[in-house]
Amino acid sequence: MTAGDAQRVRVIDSHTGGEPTRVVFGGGPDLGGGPLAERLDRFRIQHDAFRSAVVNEPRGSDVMVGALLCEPADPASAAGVIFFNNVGYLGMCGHGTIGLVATLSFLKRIEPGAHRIETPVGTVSAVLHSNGEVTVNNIASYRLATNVEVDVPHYGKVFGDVAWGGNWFFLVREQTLELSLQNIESLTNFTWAIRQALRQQKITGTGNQEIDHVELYGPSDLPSVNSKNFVLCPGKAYDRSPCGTGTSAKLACLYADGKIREGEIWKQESIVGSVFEASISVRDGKVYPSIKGSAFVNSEAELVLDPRDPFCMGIRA
Ligand code: PYC
Repeated sequence: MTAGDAQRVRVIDSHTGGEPTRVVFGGGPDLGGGPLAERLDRFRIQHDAFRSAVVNEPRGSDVMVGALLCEPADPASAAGVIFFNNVGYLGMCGHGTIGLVATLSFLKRIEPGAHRIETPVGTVSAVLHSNGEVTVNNIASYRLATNVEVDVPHYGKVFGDVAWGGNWFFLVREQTLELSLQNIESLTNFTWAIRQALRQQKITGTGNQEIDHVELYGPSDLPSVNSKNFVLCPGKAYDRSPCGTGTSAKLACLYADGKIREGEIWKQESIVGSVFEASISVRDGKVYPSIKGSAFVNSEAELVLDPRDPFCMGIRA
């Protein structure tokens, strides 16, 4: 066996407001056809080692989000995609969709305009603007429960909203930690403790789905920006972007509280200072968030999966 026998995987890396997306556009597993939710099941059951190989160390890192580009089930769609991270899979990913659209544009596969993208939790549309910005029109988002009490060891009672924005979020209502990059360790410890407590106290999303993202928010110091957040992702990394699905969940809560109207702009800052511009439209009583941001391609590469390498499929916890 030589390095020439290795599997070669073509990827493009981008970042959206600081949060990386690695789009796999060649050499990935064949998941067959059909709805993306079924293909995600096949990915999880038959090819989970591939997920780890692409995003975990030594090729990736805890913060890397992967995006497997798939043929869409409906030829009218521009693409299908399955997002994944260091510990598993994401239903949808806002920053990742912006990264995917920027990547498809980089590959000259799409032009400015509106494009349908199929994900395991539904089809979203994304508009590539002529200046390179991308607006993602997300799936319907909603608040499942409000002012939920969770008893967090060493911290006490914490209250928050449980909301869906393409992933499940616990949005902490009030907290006193400073939202700054200097405070990442404390923010991570606090949100991780909340995540564990939610699991232990069996506080879940619809259908007992795990709430695997925790969001803190507070005021922003940037002019005309409504809010700053810190979002803990499932594998304990924090989102460098303002989190598209997290901002969607936040908008659903604001709408439920009567604090945002259709078409009103909400600017959401991330913990690293990047900003998404968001708004909602309401159709048939459902809230549909739109998230605008930019992604920049920073690498085009071929991953080499050499079976002689003991860490070929990534370092897994
Ligand atoms: O932008 O939706 C998002 C996201 C989810 C996890 C990381 N980013």
